[in-house]
Formats: sequence, C-alpha cells, structure tokens
Amino acid sequence: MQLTRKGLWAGLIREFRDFLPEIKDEAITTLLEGNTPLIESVNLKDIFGDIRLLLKYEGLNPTGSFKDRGMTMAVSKAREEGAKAVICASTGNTSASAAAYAARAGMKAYVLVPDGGIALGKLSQAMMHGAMVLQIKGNFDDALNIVKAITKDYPVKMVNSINPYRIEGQKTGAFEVSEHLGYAPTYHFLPVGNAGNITAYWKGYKEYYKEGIISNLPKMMGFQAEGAAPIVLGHPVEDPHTLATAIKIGNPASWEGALKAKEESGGTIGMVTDDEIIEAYRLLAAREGVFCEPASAASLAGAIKLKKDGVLIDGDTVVCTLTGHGLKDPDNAMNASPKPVKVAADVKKILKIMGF
Ligand code: AN7
Repeated sequence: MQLTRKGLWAGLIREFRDFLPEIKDEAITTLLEGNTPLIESVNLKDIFGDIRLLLKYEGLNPTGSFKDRGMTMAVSKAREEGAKAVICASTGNTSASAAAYAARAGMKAYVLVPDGGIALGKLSQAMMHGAMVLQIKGNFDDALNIVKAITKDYPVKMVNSINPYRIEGQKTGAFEVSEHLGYAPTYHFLPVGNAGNITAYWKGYKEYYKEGIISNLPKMMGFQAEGAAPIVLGHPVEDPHTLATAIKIGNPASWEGALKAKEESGGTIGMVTDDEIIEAYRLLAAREGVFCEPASAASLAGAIKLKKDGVLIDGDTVVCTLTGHGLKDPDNAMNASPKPVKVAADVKKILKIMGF
C-alpha cells in the first residue's frame, strides 16, 4: 500500500480513516490531535553511543497527552451512538482529555480521580473544561471499579481504555512512527500504567506490517514504576506507590494486552525506580530541551537501564514515547530542579552570581 499525504493535518480520524472503525462525518469530534513530532536525541550520546534514539513527544497533543488519540475516537463513537454523557476513572490525563472532548461534543463529562496524588495541571484542565470532578477517597483502581459498576446500569459511556475505541485511536501513534521512519524501530519503549497504550501501539504496528507499509516489527518494551509494577510481579498491587502519579496503578485494565505485546514481539515488561525515572526526566529536560512528565520518562529510564545491561547495541533504532507534557506536573518539576536564585535588582550583584 502506498501512502500519500496532502494538505494540512485534519485530526487522526480523518487522516487514518482506512485503519479505524467506520464513523459518520457529523459525529467526528476532533481537536486536531496526533501528528506529534518524533524528535531525534542529539545530546545523550555519552549514554547511548551509536544507538539512534528518538522521542515521540505526545505532550504536544491538544490536551498535552497521548490520551487525545483514544479520546477523539471514543467520544466521536459515543456521540454517534447518541450518548449524552461520558465517564472515566483517571490518574489525571484521561480526565483532562475526556473533559475537553466532551466539551467539544456538547456532552457532559464525569471524572473520578484519586483524592490527592493527581498532578495539578491535569486537575485544573478537567475543571476548566467543565467536567464534574469527583475526588474519591481511594486510588485509581477503586475509581475504575466504581466506573465499571455505574456504566453497567446507567446511560453514561465509559471512556477508559476498556472502551475498545480508545485502543483504536491510540494505535495511530505506531502509524506515525512507522511513516516517519519508513520502518519500525528495533525497540519501542513506553511507560505502562493501565497498559492500554502498549496494547494499542502493538496493534498499530501489526496492522501496518500486515498492509506492507513496514516490513519489520519492533520489540515492545513496557516499563512500570517499581512501586506500581503488578505486571512485572505477576499479581495486582494493593497499595501502589510512585511519584509518577500517572502510572500509579495496581491492577491494569489491559494486563493481557501488555503480556501479548511483550510475548508476540519478543519484548519486555520491566520496572524502574522513582530515582531512575527522575534522572531520565531531568536528562530529557536539561539536555534535550524536551519537557515531559515523570511517568513519561519511565520509557527513557527503561532504555537507559537496558543500554547499561548490554541489551541495546550500536545500530539499534530506539523510540521512546513521551506520553505527557512536563507542564502537567509543576510540583514534581519544582522538586526535581535547582531552586531559583533570589537576588537584589542590582546589576553588579547579578553579574557576580552569573560568574562574570
Ligand atoms: C503520562 O489518565 O491511566 O499504560 O487515567 O497519563 O496506557 O495506562 C494515564 C496513564 C503513561 C500509562 N503516561 O498509559 C489516566 C491514566 C502518562 C499517563 C500512562 C498514563 P497506559
């Protein structure tokens, strides 16, 4: 199959329509998500040597995370089906995205988030987009169970990644990487929380492979935070903890999908410590100029770990998906950085501090 792309970006449903579930034009709800940059790393050669490292910067989606890919599809389908309201449980980004797309569709959004432990940027987004924000005394897994119970009996559409349209939309990330490179990378690293995204990317790669658009498949490399690593441990984690709040999930909805991606591709589901996550988070911001949120940096932290272990070698092409924008989580950013210097408004004093 030959791909020809012309004109300005029309949002991923229109751009990838041949590969997505059918949908009526009038139901399409888009903020022109997708088409995010694949940024080549130039300043981490001391770590990666002659490995080609690329960063799929999903923070540049309309609400600042990859969730918009799934949400355009899920909300459009809900609209087509006549739904008046959507609901989700969220560690933050899903709620921000659901709220924005529901606003766009003229629908009501209900979002259930853990009380505390959700990044400030994400909470403010859900509030600004007019969602009803329900902070529950419990964690993400409790919130998801409540959403499942409600949607069983009441006319609100679930837009968590259990909704298969979410996965359909999110697989377009793999399409974009494939088109950008002209082939699939050797390794594709992703942070893993609910495991929807790794499931979706693997589906996308397999579809492009089947159509002959790419002639190889990547090894799928998912990374969880050490304190929230149920898939690595092989059992749910009762009380998950990590400062990467986006992936503080103890019982992932797409557990099976992640295992399948790992097994079919010959990849790995591994874990990284919070210290390793913060180290990667800072490296990206301070040396590459790419600001992502802590959870996103679990992908790079995983790649650094496997480079050290000798798994990644010169000549490999490695893509890390950076799932969310750094501005989502100002508190972690402030804690991970040197403090600003307070100084009098005085040229001489300032020059001295500058080292001149
Ligand atoms: C930045 O918003 O689960 O493995 O409720 O926000 O597909 O769950 C967020 C997940 C990675 C994990 N990076 O993706 C939610 C939510 C960021 C995220 C993940 C999330 P999945």
